[in-house]
Amino acid sequence: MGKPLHYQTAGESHGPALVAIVDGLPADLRVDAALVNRELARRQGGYGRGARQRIETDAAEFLGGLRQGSTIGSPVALRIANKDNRIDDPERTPPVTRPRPGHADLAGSLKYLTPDCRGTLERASARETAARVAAGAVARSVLDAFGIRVFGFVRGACDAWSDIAIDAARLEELVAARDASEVYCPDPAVDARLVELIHRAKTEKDTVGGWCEVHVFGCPPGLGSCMNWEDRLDARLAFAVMGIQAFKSVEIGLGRECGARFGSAVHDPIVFDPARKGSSSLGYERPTNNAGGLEGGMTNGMPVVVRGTMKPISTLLRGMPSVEFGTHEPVQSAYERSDVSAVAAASVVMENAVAFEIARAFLGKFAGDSMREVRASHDSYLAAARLL
Ligand code: EPS
Repeated sequence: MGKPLHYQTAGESHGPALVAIVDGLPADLRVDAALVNRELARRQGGYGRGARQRIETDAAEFLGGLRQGSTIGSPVALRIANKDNRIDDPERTPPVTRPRPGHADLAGSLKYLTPDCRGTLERASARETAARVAAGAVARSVLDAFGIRVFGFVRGACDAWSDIAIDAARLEELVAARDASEVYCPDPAVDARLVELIHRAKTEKDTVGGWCEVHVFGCPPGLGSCMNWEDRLDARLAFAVMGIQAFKSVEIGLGRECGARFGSAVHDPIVFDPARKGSSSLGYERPTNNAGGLEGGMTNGMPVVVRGTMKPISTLLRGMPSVEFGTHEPVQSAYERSDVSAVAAASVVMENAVAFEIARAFLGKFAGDSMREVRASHDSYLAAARLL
């Protein structure tokens, strides 16, 4: 006990498998393997994905840490097989010597002193996000046990932006609308425009990114800390989201818009509603949630709201101006099988990356070797907090 929840991944895009090890889960946690596989399947979906997703059927094989579906306190290890395993076949993985702008190709080749970008691209590939989704989905079992819900979706791309309000009361309806959308956008009008945009990018041999958003409902107050910068939950969330391949910005709540307003139009007034004492706000309600549920790096009982920007996929069918390693001649960049847009998949990755950090902060506050201890700590804290 005492070690923060942590995970590590290993594996290459065209190696035998991806693996994840999640360390720091308490014993007696029922892990929802069906949820892990559902999230893996969702990550493979979305309009604009490449042919790779028709080859793979991602599923987690648990190798350690579980007994009859529950944790025993040891690290949870899982493996996701790659059907397209060809990393050791030089004919099927020839050298890549024309670095693709936007990709890790150039920086990675310079870093590792090689004119072949393949070594870097094998690990830099967003295929690794399958392992990250699985790790996040495992940690989500902790949140499920305490009624904390995490909802991720696509807010928009280019000039298509949805103003749809996301609130706990309509969550089931929003989940259904998102799951019915080819681009994981719960707003039907914007969903159609996003599909159109991705289709246009495809016909123009181009790519498109977008904005993903994650809302977490039911977090008790006090997760995270204002005492040390690395324990601030907003900072941890930003780190986790920025660590997802192709993400270029992260915002919490009102985000960058805070700079455009006076304080009175940014900070969320505090009111007390005794009828809401049983909810995660403990009755301390906020008519607005510009803070995105985080003040001083700690949850304040309101929903946690995180937005991330994904840049367009760096592999363009039409290529981009580049330079050949060795000759330094100007060339069009290499083409490798890829996606036109993976923004829908990115919303699933972000949802599970956020879930992991929330679970980490939750177990940081309510630490224990077993779920019984975690629950006792959680319940006694809430009982004390309700007296304030
Ligand atoms: C991906 C698998 C990859 C790419 C994509 C995401 O498979 P392959 O390279 O074999 O087609 O489709 O990776 C990238 C976008 C990238 O930048 O490398 C996946 O499973 O998500």
